[in-house]
Amino acid sequence: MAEDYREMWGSLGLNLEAHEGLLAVLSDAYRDIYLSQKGRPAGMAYFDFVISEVHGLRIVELLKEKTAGKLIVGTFCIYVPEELILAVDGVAIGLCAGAEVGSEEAEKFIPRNTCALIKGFMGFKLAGLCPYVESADLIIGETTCDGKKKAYEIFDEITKKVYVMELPNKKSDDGKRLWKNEIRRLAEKLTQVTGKEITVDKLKAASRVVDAKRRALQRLSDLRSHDPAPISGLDALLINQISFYDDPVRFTEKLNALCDELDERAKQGTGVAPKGTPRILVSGSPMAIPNWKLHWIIESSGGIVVGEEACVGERNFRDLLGDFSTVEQAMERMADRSLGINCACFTPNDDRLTDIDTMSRKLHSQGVVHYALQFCTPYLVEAFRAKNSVEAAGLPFLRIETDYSLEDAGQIKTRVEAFIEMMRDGKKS
Ligand code: BJ8
Repeated sequence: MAEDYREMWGSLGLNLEAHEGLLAVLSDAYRDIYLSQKGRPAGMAYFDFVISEVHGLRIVELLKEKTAGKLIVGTFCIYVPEELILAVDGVAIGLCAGAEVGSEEAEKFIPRNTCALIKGFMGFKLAGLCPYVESADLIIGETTCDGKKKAYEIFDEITKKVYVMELPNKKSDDGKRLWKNEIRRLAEKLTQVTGKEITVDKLKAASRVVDAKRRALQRLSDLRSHDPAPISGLDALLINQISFYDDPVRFTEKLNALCDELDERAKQGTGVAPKGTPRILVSGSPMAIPNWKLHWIIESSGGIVVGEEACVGERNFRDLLGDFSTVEQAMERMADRSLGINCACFTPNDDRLTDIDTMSRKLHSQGVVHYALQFCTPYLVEAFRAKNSVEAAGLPFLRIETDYSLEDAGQIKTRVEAFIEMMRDGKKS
């Protein structure tokens, strides 16, 4: 961090010693995993800067916005419509955590066999490590998997800030009605907390910002279809992770500038790995900052990740909100758009299999690595059908079940190396 933020972190109630330890570990990991990559685009300098200030300058900005009367809203799931938060002049921040620090603290409240993502966000708060949770005025949870919905009950006891949206399990007409009502209920809650009315003009302005961000992310995704790949999977993952934290207008501008550079690279045939490097699609549970483990293993084993069929990835930006002319229509569009996201918490979820296939074709992927966090039942179970579907399409499939620790990194690397070798030989499994 360029400046001394200790006073700010202290005022937010962080555990200063533990927090400094965390930042030191993160900065070493970032240097080893990110800054050591060869041939990175110059436009990544901005995203390196964002990471270096993720607990510093960005928190200063949020606190300034808060002082100016803006509502800081933390979320955990891409079903929560960002447009509504922006329509009340709020700031939306993703709160998922991708490191295992604080897990011991979390295990005093929730079972050991809970997924790392839940233990991560609980642990970061309990260990006094998360300036985002401390800055948030409101935290929006959702009834997706059992682990999350039960953890939110405890998280609310701890933070007194949690509001939960009820997400249906099925995308039936009744499910859609329920979800649309939940979007209305959230709009009322946001209006009640801020005293600001949600008008169609406010929603249009919010939608312009969020759809522009989605378009820039779509552009990045499309550029990854080139061979050689103009950007590494690690860098693309980082950009997707940052999209949940950064100011959306600035993020979009910087990402579009990077995409201009990647366009040039693609025209000139410049890549971060040689043409013909085995191309892998990753599919499954979300990867929050600083969870870079799987991409790092794949790309240090001779493969390149060309896409993520995941919430930190394609599911977050594939569909735009588009046009509407009334508040009611906007709510309808929000419900439709979000129900187009194919999360394993839904049943049935056949469309996710189609998404994997569509992405594989678009990105010319030659194999799928299925990633599920340990104890994440929805994605672990869905791996079975994903495997059958991917193999029926003629591509090899590798199933990885892991958590945030690096203890199994060596073992996963051995399996990934064998998988990439098999892809080179053109075998199926
Ligand atoms: S739309 S994937 S962001 S719910 S990893 S906590 S599912 S046990 S995060 Fe998710 Fe929304 Fe779905 Fe996406 Fe539970 Fe699994 Fe843990 Fe998970």
